[in-house]
Amino acid sequence: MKRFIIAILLVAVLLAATACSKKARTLYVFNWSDYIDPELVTQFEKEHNCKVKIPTYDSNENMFAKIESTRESFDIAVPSGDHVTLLAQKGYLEPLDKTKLTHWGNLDPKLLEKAKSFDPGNQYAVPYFWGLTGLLYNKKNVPEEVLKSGSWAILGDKHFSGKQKISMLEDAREVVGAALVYKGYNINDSSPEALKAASEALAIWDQNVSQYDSESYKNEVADGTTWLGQAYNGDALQQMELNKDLGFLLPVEGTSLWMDSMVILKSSQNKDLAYDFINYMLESETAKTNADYVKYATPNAEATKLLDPAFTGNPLIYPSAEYLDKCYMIEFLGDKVKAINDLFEQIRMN
Ligand code: N2P
Repeated sequence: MKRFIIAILLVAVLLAATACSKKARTLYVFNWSDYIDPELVTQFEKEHNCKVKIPTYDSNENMFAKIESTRESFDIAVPSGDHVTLLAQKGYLEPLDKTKLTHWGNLDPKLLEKAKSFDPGNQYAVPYFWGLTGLLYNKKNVPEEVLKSGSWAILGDKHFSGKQKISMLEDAREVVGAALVYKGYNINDSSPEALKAASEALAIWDQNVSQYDSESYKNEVADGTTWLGQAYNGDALQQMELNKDLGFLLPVEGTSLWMDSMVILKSSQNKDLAYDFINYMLESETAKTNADYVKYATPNAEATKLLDPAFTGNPLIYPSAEYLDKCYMIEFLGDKVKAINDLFEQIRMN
């Protein structure tokens, strides 16, 4: 009898130990806000008997600062191209073992080629979504007449004078970039001449801007607190689905183009689970469901085949080749980025 009780106790201890070790498996995916379908995350948790936590950020700069200060807190991050380069140069990224990424082949080879511009050899980055930045507006507050030019100049329109009803992103590359493109410069031009031209446009726009913020505009354009906001296309489309008064335009002069990628941090304590997660996100069905939810263009060729033609034919998500020709990928500028950051600070602190 005694032996029997000891055996039972042993089994109980073993079971508890297994449960604990499983409980310990928590994956931290540091992601942009509103950038993943939560049901997919729940599904992954069930399939892999783990927890996935998704702390969020609203700019590459904030993501980078957080990773610098608390690297070991995250397994995966989702930086834009220029910040993939920065994180890799700092030595914070784990080179990808492609043999563990069985769905890598689902990615569009043309986009992988493009990704080499910020990640030579596709060493670290698994393309997640790509998109463009434009203007989200509320038709109740912004008449057709004001919008018809389709230009970045709308930000300086007299309709907004003295009203402070515009918001721009809290992102130096996007804000200064919009002014650079509007003035006919490359978004990556940090020369004094280009920045002088950009600063002239920004000084005018800034008079109408109430805030440089990448989050609040989403609800505020909908509720009318803000009339028009610089916005990422997918975020804008998510809001438009909820509110028929909202519209979005891609400025005629062109705009920024970015590709965000999943990367594994070298300091990750859960690399196998991180590979499982990335592989899961690369499955064609998962990537299709995720794109449907977040409303960004997927670099996953197999998922693209599954998407509704109304989605892939939407020019606000997949603009024409002619329009894309006018857009600029935000590139890594090294130390030259300081002049752009300084201009942004100067404008927003004014
Ligand atoms: C998601 C915003 C991601 C786009 N909310 C910025 N690269």
